[in-house]
Amino acid sequence: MSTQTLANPAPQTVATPPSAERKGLTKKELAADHPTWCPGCGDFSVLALYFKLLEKRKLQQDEFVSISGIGCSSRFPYFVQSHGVHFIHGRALPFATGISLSRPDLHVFAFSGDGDAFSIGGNHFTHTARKNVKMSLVVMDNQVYGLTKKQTSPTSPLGFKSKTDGWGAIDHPINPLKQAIAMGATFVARTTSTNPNHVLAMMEAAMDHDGFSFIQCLSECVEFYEGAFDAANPRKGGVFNEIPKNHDVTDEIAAYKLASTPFPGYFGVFYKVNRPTKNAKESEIITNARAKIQGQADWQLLQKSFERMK
Ligand SMILES: Cc1ncc(C[n+]2csc(CCOP(=O)(O)OP(=O)(O)O)c2C)c(N)n1
Ligand code: SF4
Repeated sequence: MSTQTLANPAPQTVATPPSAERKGLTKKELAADHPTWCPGCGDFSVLALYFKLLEKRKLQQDEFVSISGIGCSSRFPYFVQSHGVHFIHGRALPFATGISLSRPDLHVFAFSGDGDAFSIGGNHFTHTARKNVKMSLVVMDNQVYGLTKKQTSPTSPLGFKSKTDGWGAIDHPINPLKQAIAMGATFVARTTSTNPNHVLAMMEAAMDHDGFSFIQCLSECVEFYEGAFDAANPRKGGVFNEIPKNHDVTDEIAAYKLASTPFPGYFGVFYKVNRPTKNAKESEIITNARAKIQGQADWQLLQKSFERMK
């Protein structure tokens, strides 16, 4: 192993021209394979709005990364022409955490399904939120396991008939917004794939947040839970209630109360506060430690330890 490898590299910065000179990447440049989702799946809309976000913010391919677990929604990175990871079911967040901590210059986006994020990945959801790792998580919540063809998910409503609950679901569903607030997430928002402008606005706000930003995005599975979100879709006779303008996003109790409103509830940013990120805290420790060792490389420190052991 070369000494080059042993020395801790300083966080890299991407050499890109000032934003005024930049050109946003077009959908054509950002799109990879044609998505393999069922025609009508809500996930198409989320992908299209992600492209719009990247184009609007003029992000270049080497400035962002898209990470997912497993599920229909988690196929996401395949369809984006950039760096991405399609990881293990439920484990997108620890992988994304590693990338965020080692490459703080990147915009890290994680995409999950409700099963991926709240069931098998529920523990990672908790700890990524409380650690306030800088990244944006978009959960495409269809209230069912889509890829594995209709099992009950943690957000399926009581009475939902599926392959695992033939007589109707009997387990109380979780409310991801309340859960995220209680876990210490510093940005909690909700949107629905049937309102494109709103999805884009929430993604922009999440991306600008310095910390862990979580968006619950209702995204219909037309194959295994058709019509699940009609009550939140004005084009289907439902209502889309935006969070009242006078809501104080830093008021945790008020956010919790709004998040408790029965379906279809509210849409928008429920909670947003500033708290130091794990990235910032870790970087401070590393900087201080480096100052203490006066710029010596890892191999030099190792050599000193070996000398002492002689
Ligand atoms: C460790 C592990 N357990 C179970 C599975 C099987 N599995 C794949 S996707 C999935 C659930 C997908 O549902 P969700 O995360 O809600 O995403 P959707 O497909 O609805 O978008 C399951 C149980 C797996 N691939 N790996
Ligand atoms: S099964 Fe459902 S979630 Fe999966 S692609 Fe089809 S519509 Fe979308």
